[in-house]
Amino acid sequence: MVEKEKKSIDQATIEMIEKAAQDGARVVFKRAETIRPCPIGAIGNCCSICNMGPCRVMLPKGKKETAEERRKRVGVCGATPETIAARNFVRMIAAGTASHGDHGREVTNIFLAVAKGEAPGYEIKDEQKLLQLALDLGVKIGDRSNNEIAVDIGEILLSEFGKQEGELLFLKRAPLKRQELWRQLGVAPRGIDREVVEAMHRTHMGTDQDYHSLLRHGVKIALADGWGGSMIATELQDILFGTPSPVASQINLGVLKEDEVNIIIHGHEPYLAEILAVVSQDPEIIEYAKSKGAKGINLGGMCCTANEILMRHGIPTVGNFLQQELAIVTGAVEAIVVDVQCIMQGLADTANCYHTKLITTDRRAHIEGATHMEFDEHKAIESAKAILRAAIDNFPNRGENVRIPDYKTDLIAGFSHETINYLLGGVFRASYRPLNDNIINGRIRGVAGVVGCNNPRITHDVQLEMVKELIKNDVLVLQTGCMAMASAKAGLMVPEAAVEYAGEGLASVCEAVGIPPVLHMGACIDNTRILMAATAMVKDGGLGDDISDLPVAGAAPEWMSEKAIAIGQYFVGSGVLTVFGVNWPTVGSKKVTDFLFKDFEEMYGGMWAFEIDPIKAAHLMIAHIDKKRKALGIDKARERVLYDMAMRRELEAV
Ligand code: BF8
Repeated sequence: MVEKEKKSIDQATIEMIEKAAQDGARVVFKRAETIRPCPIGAIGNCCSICNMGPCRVMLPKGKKETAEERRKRVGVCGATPETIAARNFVRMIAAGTASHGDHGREVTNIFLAVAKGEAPGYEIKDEQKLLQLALDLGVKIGDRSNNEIAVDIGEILLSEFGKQEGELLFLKRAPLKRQELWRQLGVAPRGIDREVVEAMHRTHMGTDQDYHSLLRHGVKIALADGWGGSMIATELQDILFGTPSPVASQINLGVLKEDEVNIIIHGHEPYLAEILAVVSQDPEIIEYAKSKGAKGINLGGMCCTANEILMRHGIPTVGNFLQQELAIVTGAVEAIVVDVQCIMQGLADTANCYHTKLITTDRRAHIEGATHMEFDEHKAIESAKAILRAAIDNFPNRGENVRIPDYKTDLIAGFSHETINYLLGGVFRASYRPLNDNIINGRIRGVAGVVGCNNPRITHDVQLEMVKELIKNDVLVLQTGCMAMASAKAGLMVPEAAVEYAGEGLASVCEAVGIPPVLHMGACIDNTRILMAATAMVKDGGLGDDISDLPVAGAAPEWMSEKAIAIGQYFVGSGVLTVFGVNWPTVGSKKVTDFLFKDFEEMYGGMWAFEIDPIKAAHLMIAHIDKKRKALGIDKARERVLYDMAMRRELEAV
């Protein structure tokens, strides 16, 4: 049962909210108490795209609205609630896709700089993935060096952003049936930027004013995210920084250390974080920290940058989205170093209440009141050292008001799509077949992706109850983003969690393979790993011939970001039921909501759903998984029987 009044279910968070109040720091939880959401904006019915408004279109007064009343419920230009809700929704998808796409573009530029030898400090770490990608893209391998191959790959992928015609290259990775459907419905994206720009044009005053075509374009943009910008980012980051493999670490505010210089790296794009992870081990830098009275340097992550360096280096995670200011409230953080996305401006005010330095590092993300130390990937090591020195110099300024909550949890992360493949099938026959077999025999009921943010409009982390309910019902859960952190803090990401929380079937598989029942697959950008895992399940056979045939479902139960809507839409457009919580942003138009929730299923095989209660939401997903199992004819669990020789002889005799 959700306790609506409780701010968090995480004790470390609760303690720091109390400390913030005592210290007079106004953090997000406090601000959310005083600012209520705009009731018209929350349902998608506020149109602010031109200067004749903003127009607030109210909901119908009674159950039965007369035609005359209906005619009056429009904006100044005559825009209907459908057009307004659809335009707002499409703009959210466009903003999310732009954010992931710009991340992907930045990775590609750095990838090219590394390949050309212009970014010392970085190197290509995953040669196997580089060569696989070269094969996928038709890049000649021969006796060329990795860097030569990488230049070709980088140039091909960079042109995906500005491509004007044709189709994004990674669409070909999807099951054939899905590709055909996209072409048939006219939603196969041409270029990443092109679809975003067209969305801004279509949603400009007086352009596209039919919710059907607006929302169709919404699918097209989102696919340019999942099978475009985000996928490019994940692929190239893996090649540059290493494809994640299982790694042990710890999570929660308790990973901060009383006697060391605490530096938090927060945001999404991991280039600086990667270098900080290395340079913070440099004996010269550690000596410098000691010269200021600290025992060493403690690097921790926040939000998705945390996920990136956790997955690849086992760097501990300090917290998820709603904990960013609370880390400062401990009084023990010398610097919070930020790159892009999900960085609350409130950090600047909170940092002012303590000794913490807020350091912005990206040319695209400045914050008033912060110290800007722009990261230059061409001089990565120097940039990282300068930032570390600034943090170390701040250590002597730490005051007496320090309280680090004594909560941290062990976790295993690093489950890339390739690692799951390997863990299930072994080095020589890496495959998803064992997963498919266990789904077919019913030990695993299905697979769910539970991803996304925190949102102070509901109890922080409470939606991990959904994850518990899913694994209890034998659904293997794949996670990314801040929801992955919620589960990790609750102890769901260690192999022992299978025995404690998972149903018998799922637990038996987890025990046999040695994996947790909840797998951490990385940052939000890495949701493409889930697309690739779903595609691999289709290709391995036995579970239909499209993603929409699989017994799988997705959710972002505490979402807050436009990126979450883009992600949800690309899962829906790829054939997956996707359940969101908190509130639903098109409630103001029943037609638009029905279109997304019902008609989309017929068109795309995947659809949106909304449910606030985590247990009910889990059962919506389970019901969908069971529906798919029935359609596949595997609804009756079929235990696999291991035949001994006597049984085989008996069978042969029959
Ligand atoms: O990209 S889960 S709050 S940190 S948006 Fe942001 Fe949401 Fe966290 Fe990562 Ni994703």
